[in-house]
Amino acid sequence: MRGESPDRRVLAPAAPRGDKGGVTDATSPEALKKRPRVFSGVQPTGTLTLGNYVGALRNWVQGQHDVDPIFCVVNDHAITVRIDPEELRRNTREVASVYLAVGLDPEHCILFVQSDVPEHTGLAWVLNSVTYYGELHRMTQFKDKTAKKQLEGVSAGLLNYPILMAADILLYDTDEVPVGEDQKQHVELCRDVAIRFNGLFGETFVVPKPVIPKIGARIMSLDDPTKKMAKSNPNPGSYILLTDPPDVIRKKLARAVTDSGTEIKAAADKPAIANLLTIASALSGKAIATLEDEYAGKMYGHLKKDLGELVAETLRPIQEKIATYMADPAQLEAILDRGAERARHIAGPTLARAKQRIGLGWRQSGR
Ligand code: ATP
Ligand code: LTN
Repeated sequence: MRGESPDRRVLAPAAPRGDKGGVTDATSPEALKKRPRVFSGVQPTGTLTLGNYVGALRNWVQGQHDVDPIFCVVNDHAITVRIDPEELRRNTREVASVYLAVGLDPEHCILFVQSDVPEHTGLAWVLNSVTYYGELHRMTQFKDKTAKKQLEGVSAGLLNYPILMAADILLYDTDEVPVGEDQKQHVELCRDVAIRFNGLFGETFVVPKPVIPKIGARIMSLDDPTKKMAKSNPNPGSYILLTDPPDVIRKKLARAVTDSGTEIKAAADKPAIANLLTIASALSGKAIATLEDEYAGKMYGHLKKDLGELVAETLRPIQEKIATYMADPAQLEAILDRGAERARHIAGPTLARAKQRIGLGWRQSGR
């Protein structure tokens, strides 16, 4: 393998481009067309929020048929913070149900759970050796999650988290990683690690790029528009969960903080209103300027009320489907088992290639 071209067809003979682990006919004109390989994931640390939906999931669904898509429930990442094992199991099933409920097509996408594909942790160990402590220590997510904490008690997993994420991405010869703004830095680290590894050991990995949505890349907390909406926030009033009932959604939006003044405008000195307008724009498809015109002369309360209806209506069909998938664990397991099998078909050769390059593949027979 040494010295071969970085073209993925050469690098990963068991999984040529367009081959989707045995699902599409690899010789069909559609499969032969060069589509970018897309990989992304969400950690099952809790029920997903409207921020996860607008910043990530919605864009995965919209773009799925133009790409070669792989989406993972990244449960190995979730254990970098303390989490009850039973809760982790439930959240894992729930996140997978959400993937299906928002419209990811399991016939087209590879959908799987990270811990079912041991190549992820296998490659992460290899990448540990070409990632620097300084790089990890500089990551803003690490700094945010350890702020006000004694570093003595912070898990090494939390520091090494971006290495596992790089492994996720690189295992699949990924071209594009659709994520919210907060994950851009991690994808950039992944690029640096891939370029470094390729430089040291020969072309091995495809260098991916982050894809950040134009609208909704950073949905803010409802109680503090300077912080991103996150499922790990201890204040439930700060986020809308994808499973929140309509009356809770309306109430949370009615209580959302606003800015001084009365004008409904997405201005720099109106971060709370700008956030509500961003959510409205993302879900309605209307430009922010159009919404500003529509709300000219109206009060903040009008926007909040309309937004409550819009969010509730958007989530209603999704919630019904989440409940259906959660009630049928056998169907969910079948989909995820098949996804894991397809994923391993691609990840296995990539890990073997990386191990060969770095010298862990030691046999003279080249096995
Ligand atoms: P946690 O609170 O456990 O750190 P989180 O809610 O921030 O989790 P992640 O699982 O880290 O969510 O993120 C999953 C995806 O959702 C990522 O692509 C991330 O960029 C995106 N995302 C998360 N929160 C937001 C947000 N507030 N706005 C836009 N995108 C978001
Ligand atoms: N760190 C990401 C989740 C994640 C991910 C990935 C996203 C883990 N591995 C690979 C894209 C590609 C987060 O959203 N917190």
